[in-house]
Formats: sequence, structure tokens, C-alpha cells
Amino acid sequence: MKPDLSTNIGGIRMRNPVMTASGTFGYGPEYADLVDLNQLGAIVVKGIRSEPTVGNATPRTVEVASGLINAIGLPGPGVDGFVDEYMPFLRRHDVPVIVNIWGKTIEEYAEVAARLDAVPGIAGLEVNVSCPNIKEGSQLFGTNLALFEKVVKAIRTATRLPMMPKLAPNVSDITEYARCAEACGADALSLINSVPALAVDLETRKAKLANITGGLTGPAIKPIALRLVWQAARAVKIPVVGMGGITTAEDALEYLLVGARAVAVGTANFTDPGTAVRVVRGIADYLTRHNLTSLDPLVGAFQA
Ligand code: RRO
Repeated sequence: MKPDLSTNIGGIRMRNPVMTASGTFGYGPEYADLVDLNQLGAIVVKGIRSEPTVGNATPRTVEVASGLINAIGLPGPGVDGFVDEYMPFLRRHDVPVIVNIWGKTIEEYAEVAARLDAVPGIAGLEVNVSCPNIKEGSQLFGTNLALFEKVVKAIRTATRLPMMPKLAPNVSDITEYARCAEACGADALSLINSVPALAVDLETRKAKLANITGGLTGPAIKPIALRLVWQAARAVKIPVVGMGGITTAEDALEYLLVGARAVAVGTANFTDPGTAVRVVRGIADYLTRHNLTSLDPLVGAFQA
């Protein structure tokens, strides 16, 4: 018998626990010729704010040992552009669509959440309070607990959609943010965003990225993310989505063991767009080999 891979992330029902991480999968159509989107647990689209945005100067990405540093700066079509250009395509698929949202002010976050609330076909919102590459607002909201609380409360008031803040890794106590999100009405949590980082060019003696600093992702950050997901998941009852360096089913299973109810594949999409689907199959094989019929006995089974 095939194991049941389904999971429920704060009201978002997923056929399997593997979603795509925001910023690594475009808005869906970019990957549709390469991946059967209906086999994914959910699609999380690149961050959307109220207005179209151009993003940072190039170079925006640099490869480093076991990872990638990016400073893309959130280029995007804005709410109206996203809804007009991409939602008709996404609605034709049978996969939950989670929209990652951001803003430069608390009012803008709330406005974006309210406008998306009225759009058919959106399963939930991921709130990006942790972009390392935006000077105004966004980064600050994820590393200052008082501002984090305000933004989560404002979004809760603005929308009935399931809502999950995406936590920053560079805080001294992740459990404070996890508990605060839960207390402010978040339905789930996702973590981690990228780790603030720097790459230096020896010849020019300058930074390799135009933005100077960027966010590190990929296998290099998996152990950092696992520790944070473990701590966050133990601190709250709401479901946690774990991500950071997932390339194989084994990586994903480690996140489930430390308490994640779902995972996201990010940087690996750039080298192998089929990663998420491969991870789904690998999780199913693992359950079968261990005579498990669902994910439940695995989630949080890690013994410290
Ligand atoms: O667009 C980006 O530069 C970016 C964002 Br919004 C984010 O949340 N995390 C990241 O690594 N890059």
C-alpha cells in the first residue's frame, strides 16, 4: 500500500510535504515545462509587494563552497501584475499556491495581505520578514521582536488566509519569534531564510556582489537550519515548514524528524528542477521501507 504523504500546514492541505522555496521557483510557469507542478506539495512564489519593483544591480548571485550567496533585491510585478499575469496559469493547476509577501512598511504588508485575500485560488501567505537584501523595513521586521509582533498582528487583521511568517536565522533566540508568531495568530511558521554573508574578490579587493552582502543558501546552511527548526518546532504547536539546503529525500527526512510538518526545496531547484519531485518519491520509499503509512510517526521523532 502506498503511504499517505499528506500534511496540513495551518489549513493548507498538501498532498505531500514538499513545497518550493520562495525565490527559487519563479511564479510557476518558468518551471512548468520541466516539472509536473501537480506533483508538488505546494508552490511558494517569489515575494510580492504592492508595486512593481526592479531589484538590485548585478551581479546578484555568487557561488561559494556548498552554497550560493544572493542579493536579488526582490524584483517583481507587484500585486496587480502577479494576479493578472500569473494567477490564471496557477489556477489551472491542482496545487496549493502560497504567495510570499513583503513591504517596506507595516501598512504595506497589511495592504498586500488584504488585496490578496480577495483573490480566488490563493491557499495562503508566507510573510517575508527576513530578506537580508532590502535596506528598508523587511530585514528589520525579522530581527526586532517588537516590529515582528506588529507586522504579524497587522497581517492577521488584514486577511483570513492561512498565514506563515518566514523567520530569519540571525536572531539570538528563535523561540521568541516562533512563540510571538503563534500568539499573534500565525497559522504556521517557515524557516529559515538565507544567512547574511559576504564573498570577497581577491583581484578587485571588492565584494563579489553589487549589493556587497547577500544571503547564503544551499547545503552549507543545512545544519544551521536544522538546529533552528528543531528549536522552533519544540516551542510552538502551529506547524513548521523547514528549509535550508535540501537536495535529497534524506535531507528532507531530517527536517521532519526534528519537527517540521513540511519542507521546502530552494537552491537545489537551480541545478535540478526535478529535485522536489525526487524528494517526494524518496520520502515515500523511506516510509515504505520502515512500514510507516503516514508522516505522523516521523514528525518530531528525533531524540535529543
Ligand atoms: O530577493 C532577495 O534578494 C532575497 C529575499 Br527577498 C529573501 O528573502 N532571501 C534571499 O536570500 N534573497
